[in-house]
Amino acid sequence: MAKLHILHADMDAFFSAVEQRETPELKGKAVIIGGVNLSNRGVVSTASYEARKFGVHSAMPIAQAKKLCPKGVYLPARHSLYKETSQDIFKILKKYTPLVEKLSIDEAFLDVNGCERLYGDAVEIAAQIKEEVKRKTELTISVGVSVNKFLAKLASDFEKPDGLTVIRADDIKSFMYSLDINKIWGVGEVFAAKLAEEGVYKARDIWPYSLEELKDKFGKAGVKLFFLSRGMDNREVKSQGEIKSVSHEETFVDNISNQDKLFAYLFKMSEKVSFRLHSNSLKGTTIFIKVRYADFSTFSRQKSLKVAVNSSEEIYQTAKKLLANDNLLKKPLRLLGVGVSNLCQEGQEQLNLFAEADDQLDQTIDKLKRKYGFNKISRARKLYLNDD
Ligand code: TTP
Ligand code: MG
Repeated sequence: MAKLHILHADMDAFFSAVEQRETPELKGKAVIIGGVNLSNRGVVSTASYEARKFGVHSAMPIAQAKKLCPKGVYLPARHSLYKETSQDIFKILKKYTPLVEKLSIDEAFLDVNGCERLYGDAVEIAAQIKEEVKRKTELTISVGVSVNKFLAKLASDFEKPDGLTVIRADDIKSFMYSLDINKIWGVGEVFAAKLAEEGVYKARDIWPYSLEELKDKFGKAGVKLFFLSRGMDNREVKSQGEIKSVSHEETFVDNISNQDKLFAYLFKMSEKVSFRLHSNSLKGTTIFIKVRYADFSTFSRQKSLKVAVNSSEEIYQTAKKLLANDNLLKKPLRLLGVGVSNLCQEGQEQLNLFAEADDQLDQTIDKLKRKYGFNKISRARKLYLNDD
């Protein structure tokens, strides 16, 4: 649909902005939020735009930030405060359309198709959201408006902070023309380096390649690149209510019997499932696995836990037990899958005090993945797989 109907909304320097609101003397200052304990060995969660001028950014070691910005105000993260504020923001977003897809604590896609009669067109809705967020939370939000998710997300980033950027159907070609290739989803450092070898640095450098050429060269990633480099993206906005389960499965080129290799795959898939659950602030109580043998016979098993989980470690360990229980790895596998169902919103589940450490590790890994691409960051267990 070439109509402007997708919004991407993302709070500006979220954690620091909340702290500046709580302590007005901090307004206009370089404010850097670290982990809960703010030790020199920790990393920066986020930095106010004043601090970014010194080169400080998310995921940078605190010690390095202190060298770049010694006069900055360094504060420990207060997650419950940010969560509360996030709920206030999502309440506002959901007023404009029921189709709100939460991506993280401060970021969401909205599909406003059909909401025009109540609130005006997509651009007017974006302006109203910005005004209402500011009035009710004293914080600024950047909003991008476009014809699909990919372009709306690029747009929201374009004039941060406090931006409102619209990419209309007629603007797509010129916008994509000058876009750096690493701004395209899925193009991390490694992929960008591979593309640089081909002389590809900008989205427009992809245009001369045919879909088949890109598919041959880069597989699925090449197909994605073909469409995204032209600003084409047909993914729909999915509100939380529609997500019933999150799973991932892989069909192997050659059947696999080596258990260590299968466990490495299982871990990689558990990480992907965990990433998607975290992205949507979801947890689930049922873990399921699926196996398919060479003769196409297919089996699944599931286990329900007392508390909802979303960490890759818990998903992996439970799935591993399910595979071991009935000796499901006795024959070579053609397909392996893992998933989580019986989902609930994070924060509404029964508390599991022991899950905390795992959750934090996962969340840090997730953030890095979102920032730098999925395959760049991973835990050592996955290194057994050398295909990505
Ligand atoms: P972002 O939206 O990525 O960053 P931001 O809101 O601070 O800044 P902006 O959007 O204006 O560029 O992340 C939202 C919050 O998530 C951020 O305020 C702190 C937290 N976060 C981390 O804790 N670690 C990270 O590595 C990142 C990227 C974010
Ligand atoms: Mg943000």
